[in-house]
Amino acid sequence: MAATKDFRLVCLENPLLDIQAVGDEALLKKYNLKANDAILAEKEHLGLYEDLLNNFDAKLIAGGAAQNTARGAQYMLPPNSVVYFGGVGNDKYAATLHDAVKTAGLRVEYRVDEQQPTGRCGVVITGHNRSLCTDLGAANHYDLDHLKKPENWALVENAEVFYIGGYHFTVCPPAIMALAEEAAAKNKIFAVSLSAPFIPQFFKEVVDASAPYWDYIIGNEAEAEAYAVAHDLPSKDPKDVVKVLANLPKKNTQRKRIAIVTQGTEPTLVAIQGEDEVKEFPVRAIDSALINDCNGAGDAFAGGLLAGVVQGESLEQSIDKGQWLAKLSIQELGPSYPFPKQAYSASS
Ligand code: 26A
Repeated sequence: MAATKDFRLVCLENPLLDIQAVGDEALLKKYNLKANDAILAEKEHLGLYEDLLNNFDAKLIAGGAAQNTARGAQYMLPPNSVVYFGGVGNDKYAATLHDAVKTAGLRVEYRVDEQQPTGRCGVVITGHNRSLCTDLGAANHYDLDHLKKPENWALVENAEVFYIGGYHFTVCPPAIMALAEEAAAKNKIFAVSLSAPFIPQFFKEVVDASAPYWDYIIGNEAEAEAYAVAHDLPSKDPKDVVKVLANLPKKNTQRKRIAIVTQGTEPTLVAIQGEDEVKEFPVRAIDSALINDCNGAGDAFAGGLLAGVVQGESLEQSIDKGQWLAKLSIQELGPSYPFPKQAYSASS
C-alpha cells in the first residue's frame, strides 16, 4: 500500500474559546440575543461573558467553528492529517485551546498576537437552540503574511483539500483567496461553509468573490435563506437555493461543485452542478434525551464530511460520516467529540 501523505487537509478560520452555559429567556433578552443565531459582539454584549461565568456556571470549551471541524476531521482520519490556521493571543485561553487540539491530535499553526486576547464566544444554550456571541480579539488579526510564511505556505502547497470556515470572511479575505487560487491552479479541493446567516447577508461581496472557487459549499437552512435574500433569489426554499449554489459559475471546471444544505433533524440536501435532482439524505435518528446540546453540530457534520472527502470516498459515504460525527458531537458538552475515540460504522 502506498504510504499515506501527512496533512492533506488545511483549515482556516477563527480559534475561539467557548464560554458555554445553559441560559434562559431572560438572559437572551438582557443581551438582545436570538435563541438560535451567531453574531459578532457589540458593546452591549460585552457583559455577557462575565455574566455567564459568574451567574450561569459556564464551562470553558475549545470552539471556533472551523477549528471544531478540523478537530472532527482529525478525529476520523489517520494521525497527522489536518492542520489548522488562525489567530490567538498569548494567554491562558490560548493554552486551553492548545490542550484541546493536542487531545484531538490536531496540528495548529496559530498567529500569536502579543497585544490582543484570544477570542471568546459566549454560548447560551436554551433547549436544542444555541446563541453564539463572539468577541474575536486576536482572531481578528489573522493576516496573509502568516499564511505566506515559507513554513506555513509549504503546508498549503503540500495539502490537497482546503476548508474555510465562513466566519473568516469577516477577518481576512485575502488569505481565503490565496487558498482558493492555490486550489484552482492545482486542481485541489476548496470547501467553504457559510457558517451563519450574517455572513452571506453582510459579507456578500467577499463571499461572492470566492464563489467561483467553491468545490464544496456547505450551509444550513437559515444560511441558505440568508443567501437567497441577499441575492434576491426568486425562491428561498432550501431545495431551490442548494441548486442555485451548485450551479454558480465555476473557475476549475475539472470538478463539479457540490452544494450541501443541512436542516437540523430534517434530511440533508445535496445538489451537484449540472444535475437536476436534489438528493436527500435523512439524518441518523437520536433519542432527544441523549442530546446534550447542539453547539457545534454543523461543524461536526463538516468534519465528518471532510474526512470522507480527504479519503476519496463517495459522496454518500462522506455525507454519512458527517451525520455520524454530528450525532456523536451533540451528545457531548459543546463542540466536542467522545474519547476514547469511537470508530465510524455505516450502520450505527
Ligand atoms: C466571527 N465569528 C462570529 C465566529 C464565530 C465562531 N467561530 C468563528 N468565528 N462565532 C461562533 N463561532 C463558533 O461556532 C461554533 C459552533 O458552531 C463557536 O466558537 C462555536 O464553537
